[in-house]
Amino acid sequence: MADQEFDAIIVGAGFSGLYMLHKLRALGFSAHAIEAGHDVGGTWYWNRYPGARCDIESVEYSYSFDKDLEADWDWSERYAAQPEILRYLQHVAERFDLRRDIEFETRVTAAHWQEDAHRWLVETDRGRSYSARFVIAATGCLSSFNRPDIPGLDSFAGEIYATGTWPHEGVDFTGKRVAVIGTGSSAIQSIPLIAKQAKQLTVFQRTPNYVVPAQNHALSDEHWRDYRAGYSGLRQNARVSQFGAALPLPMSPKPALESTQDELEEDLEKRWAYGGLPGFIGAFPDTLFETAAADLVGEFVRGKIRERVKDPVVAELLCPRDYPFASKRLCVDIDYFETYNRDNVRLVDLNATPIEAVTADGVKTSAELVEVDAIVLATGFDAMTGALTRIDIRGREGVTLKDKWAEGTKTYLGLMNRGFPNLFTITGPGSPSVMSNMPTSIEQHVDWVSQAMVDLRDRGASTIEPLAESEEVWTAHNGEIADLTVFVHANNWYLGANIPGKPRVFMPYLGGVGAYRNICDEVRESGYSGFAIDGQGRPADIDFMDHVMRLMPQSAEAA
Ligand code: NA7
Repeated sequence: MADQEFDAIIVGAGFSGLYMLHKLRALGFSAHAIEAGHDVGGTWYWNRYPGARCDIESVEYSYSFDKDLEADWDWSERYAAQPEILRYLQHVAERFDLRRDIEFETRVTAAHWQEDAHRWLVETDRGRSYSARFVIAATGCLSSFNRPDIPGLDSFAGEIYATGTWPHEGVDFTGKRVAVIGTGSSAIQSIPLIAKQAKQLTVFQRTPNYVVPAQNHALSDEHWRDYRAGYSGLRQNARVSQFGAALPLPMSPKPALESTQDELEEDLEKRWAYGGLPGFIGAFPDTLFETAAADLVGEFVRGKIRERVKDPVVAELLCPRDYPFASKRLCVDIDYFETYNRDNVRLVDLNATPIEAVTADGVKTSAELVEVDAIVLATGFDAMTGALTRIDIRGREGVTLKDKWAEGTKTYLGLMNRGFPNLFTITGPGSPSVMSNMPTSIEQHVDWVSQAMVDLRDRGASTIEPLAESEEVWTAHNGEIADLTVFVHANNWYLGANIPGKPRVFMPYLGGVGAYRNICDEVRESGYSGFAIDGQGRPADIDFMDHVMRLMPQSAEAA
């Protein structure tokens, strides 16, 4: 027997959970959000490491659903830092009076489908339980921290910090010898600031990353006048774009492989000077599909690393080579490479000398013991699935979501799972999610899910769930597109490659944000084809690939 009943339980109060709650309340549903943190913010509540900031421009990395909210909030920098994004989300919570329906400092431990009642029974670590018609997992794609399995880590006598769960009071590294393990986006953002404080910083690198400059700057009144004048156009472009953000510089009309060296360099220098990730991901029509084309951009970036890092041996170690440009998450930096020119910073190449253990005194590689006072784990996340599989989610016949995904994720549209009626996943595996500007994708998912709930209510129906066949078709389509791209040629977390034993399935949908939106809209307009409503449904008669090809760069067709 549950303590309380709601139409919907929302798990998480970050960007997704806040908008979901606001939307459901406005539509007349009773909704209750449950959040592990003390306050709202999700990713931006937990990831407080020095230098944490978004790497999509803030004017786009923000909600678009409310014009007054948009008009009232001026970002101070091109890429806002974590404290400002957190303040924004707190402001949203206040503005829409959301906190009264959020239960903080509480983790959802289980959600079990009750077949007789057609409801979910949701349990929490505080002992309270809830019955709800719908459960909406707004749990985030990068929220389950990956603590590496390094022998002896627990025996370290100094302090251990993790970028994904940074102390709220901050950390002062002044006078300390610090180790950073990992060189992904979080490390690339934090290393320059840690290096300025620490007495000595040693960076332990397993894989170097492709990095482009942020070219961050303050946003002046003039910038804001320009943004305001074109804001709605910018948002509209983002919604129909490939990656959920407007391309600041248009894609070169000529494929990289057909460009001369001079043309390539001229184009890439412009993008370098402008800065930011979208300009590079969308630089040429062939770079995401042809390894040889990606290598041309990769060589340009390696040239920049060699210019920025004074010691040629260190520069070579920092040059990524073993995977195509952008096939691991492209990173954006502020002074990352220049940090290696400092006397107090040292790079350890784990390919030459792997970590054997952590001892009480420091990090022991096959060559030496590096004595440190503090270790920073910048070792990433159990991406896309970790936050869901750590909850005991059981659908029909007691099958767990973890078991269902044991051989790899299988969803319909990344929104729902066969056997788990009325459980929606916001930016779930199989949707554009981490391959897009998250707020754009979150808004599209929340709008679609809430509309589906309204449609069910209007029909007097109680359940919605994908057909088994829809999952097969969608998952195959997802894989077919991924196989056209360079993303499958790297050991990246999109494929689960960073977590030992995780099945390798390319999880984010690469068909593009615009095409995906059109597909979801067609699914709804066709009466939720591919879904069963109250047990009745028909297969989706939708040509997914046709939607994709209509909006994709030409070279995808050739790939
Ligand atoms: P990432 O991008 O997953 O980076 C994690 C880093 O940690 C990466 O360099 C890993 O090397 C390294 N790593 C992981 N485990 C180990 C062990 N055991 N030993 C040594 N090095 C290790 O996570 P981030 O937090 O930086 O960024 C996540 C996303 O957040 C980012 O893409 C943005 O979307 C925001 P590897 O590459 O696996 O060899």
